[in-house]
Amino acid sequence: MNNEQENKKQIEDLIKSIYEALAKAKIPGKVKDKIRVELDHLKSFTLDARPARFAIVGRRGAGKSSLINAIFGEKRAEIGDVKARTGAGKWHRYQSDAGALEILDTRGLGEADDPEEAFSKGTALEEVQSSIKEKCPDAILFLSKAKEVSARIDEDLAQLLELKKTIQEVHEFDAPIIGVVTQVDELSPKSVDKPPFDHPVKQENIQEAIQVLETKLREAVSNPVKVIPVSAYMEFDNDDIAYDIRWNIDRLLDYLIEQLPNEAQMVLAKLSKIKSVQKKVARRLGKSIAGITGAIGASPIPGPDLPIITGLQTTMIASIALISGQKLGKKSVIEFMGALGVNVATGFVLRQVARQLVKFIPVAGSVISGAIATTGTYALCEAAIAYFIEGKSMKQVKETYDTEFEEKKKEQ
Ligand SMILES: Nc1nc2c(ncn2[C@@H]2O[C@H](COP(=O)(O)OP(=O)(O)O)[C@@H](O)[C@H]2O)c(=O)[nH]1
Ligand SMILES: [Mg+2]
Repeated sequence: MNNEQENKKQIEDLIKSIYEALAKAKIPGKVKDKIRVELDHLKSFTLDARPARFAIVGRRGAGKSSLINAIFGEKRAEIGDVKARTGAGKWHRYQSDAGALEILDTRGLGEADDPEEAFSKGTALEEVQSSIKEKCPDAILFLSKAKEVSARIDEDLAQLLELKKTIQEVHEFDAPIIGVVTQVDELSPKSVDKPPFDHPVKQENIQEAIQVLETKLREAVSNPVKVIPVSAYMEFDNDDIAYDIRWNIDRLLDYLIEQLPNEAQMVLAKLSKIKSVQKKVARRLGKSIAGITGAIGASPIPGPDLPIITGLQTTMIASIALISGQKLGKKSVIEFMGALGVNVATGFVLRQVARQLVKFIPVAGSVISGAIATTGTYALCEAAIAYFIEGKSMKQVKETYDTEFEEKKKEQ
């Protein structure tokens, strides 16, 4: 097993043990039920984690392949593929060491203006429909070149509606639509060709493109649709990035992750390698765990039930380590907790936590309230972010933990 598999296995063991420990815990039934709901929530984030699935609408040249590469920060898709039909209509899995992304390129339905492609329009439609039956997209991305938002997109909009309708019919799922204005670097003034493109005229032109697309999308689906402008252009020299004018990909990812079901958030955050995105998901996880201790409320947790909390916090830390995608030694999570001097962690680390959870021997005086546990959870979450995602030193991490703990305590 490699580190990542090991890490996943540990999370699996931990969560299973927490369920078992919870069943045996001497906490009121109502509180138990609340904890179980939160635990299911946590499980959806971690154990059930899977690649995100996006259906993409956008004609040839809109920048679909480039966007995929921009998300990975690696060359995964062929740019300007001449064999335009390759992969269209079928789910395609893009994979890097950091994770996978599943894309359904629906191109072909809207491009009937090309006589060569017109003949297969019916086939393309059937293919997309059968792909949707196979797997439900989490969201639809509608891509339009910044310079073309005012033209040539009516057929694409019709295609978008068709796609949305099919998803609704097959899965009874109202798929979120995200409009993406691509290639904003191409808007004038072209001399401003590097991010953050903060020339007033350029920004005006970007805003105008957003507005045009927003209006068209709203009219088409009779609902407001979020539109995000991006530049996705990168050049690669073998595996190295030789040129990079990506802009706003982080914002797009942040927004996408918000729209995704819990299961699809972790893998996308990890593969993006974008720290701000990873932090956001880590904090969402922290909140989920804090929700569990919050469910316990102010009532003291009896000693025998403490490992539930330790187990949850350890799960959180292991998950944040996983999101960060850092190549970490097996012991990192253990070292991390130990170095923080997290009292409850002593002797209850990872696998050990898992094993001991079920046969815990009460320790005199080990009673804490849910409120204190919640404070500790938030502080631990920030500390884990600082260590695993931001790569800070253990000394800095300790400071973060102490400051966070004191601050959260005041908020209680
Ligand atoms: N300037 C610029 N060019 C881009 C950008 N994204 C894609 N392109 C170029 O547009 C062309 C088509 O891009 P591609 O990703 O293959 O589009 P697809 O057909 O939708 O997959 C290629 O020449 C890309 O290099 C961008 O953000 N800025
Ligand atoms: Mg392409």
